[in-house]
Amino acid sequence: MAVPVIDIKKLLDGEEREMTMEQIHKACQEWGFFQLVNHGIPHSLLDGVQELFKEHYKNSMDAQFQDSAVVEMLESALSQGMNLSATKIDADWETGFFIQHSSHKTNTVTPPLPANFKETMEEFAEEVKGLAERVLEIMCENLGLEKGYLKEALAGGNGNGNSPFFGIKMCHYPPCPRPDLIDGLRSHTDAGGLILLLQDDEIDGLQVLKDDTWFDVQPIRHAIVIDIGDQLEVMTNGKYKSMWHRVLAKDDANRMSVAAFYNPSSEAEVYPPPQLMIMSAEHNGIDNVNAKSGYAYPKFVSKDYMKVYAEQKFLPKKPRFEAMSIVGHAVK
Ligand SMILES: O=C(O)CCC(=O)C(=O)O
Ligand SMILES: [Fe+2]
Repeated sequence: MAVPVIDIKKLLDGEEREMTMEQIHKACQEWGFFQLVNHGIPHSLLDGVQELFKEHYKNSMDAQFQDSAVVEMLESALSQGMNLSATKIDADWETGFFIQHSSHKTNTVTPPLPANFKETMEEFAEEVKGLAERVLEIMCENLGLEKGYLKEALAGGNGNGNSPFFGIKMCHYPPCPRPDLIDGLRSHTDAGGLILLLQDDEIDGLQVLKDDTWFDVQPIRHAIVIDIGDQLEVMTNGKYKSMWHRVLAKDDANRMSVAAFYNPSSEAEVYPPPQLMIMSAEHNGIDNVNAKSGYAYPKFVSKDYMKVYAEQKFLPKKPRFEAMSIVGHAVK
């Protein structure tokens, strides 16, 4: 068993279309994670992103990381005699920055990056956003939702000026002297909608938890890894699930990853669509908060969820949804 790898080009082929749609549907239901190949984003662009980011890390980020709090934390744990531990250090061996992308071309990328890197990231952002919207359409079709439903739900409506939150987390996991004591990124589920990840084409480390087993998300050059966030889980009434994943630290390698988040806008109301109401929650295997109504989740405003998530990212997700059913009364 392995994280599904799906050739999305086969959707264009009459004969293979149905099978490919089914593969994606199954991957969303069973894994919450899959890898797309032949997705149409130019490979030269993906190579460019990776090369420029590795270069940027060497020139402008490495020295800072060596001085960072997490490096100090590990050193101090070691000096206090922590050597073998059943529980790892409560921090992440990673460093990076966030690019907020909007279609208003003026302020696309912060922090300031070298001009060619910035341009490449703008191009990447446009491409990956397009792919996200394609995948959302596939999900709508597979779930029997009307065309454009998920895109509109993530944008918080179809009015002028409504748009999803779209941003890119640029991350490096530098070599770590003690990967047995700290993870690159602790186990979590993602908060938002759809996450599209360009991971290092050589160095592994990302793992997803399925049926109590950790599976490697194997690096495949030029593939885009897709995963489902908590709020998209809600928008599918739990038919698709956000899954636990983590990044292991490595003692001999520096892994890069570029994660694009296509999330609900902060004001979006997040709730299960009536079309996906379920008659029997038990029957569908959903560990639900609100079985009687047929909705497995409450209705809430995205920014309220993000507040709770910021404090509870590495904790079980059910209490986060439960917290929303209290806040959620405000939303009709
Ligand atoms: O770096 C990766 O491969 C995964 C990153 C991730 O899971 C996240 O940023 O939420
Ligand atoms: Fe994640």
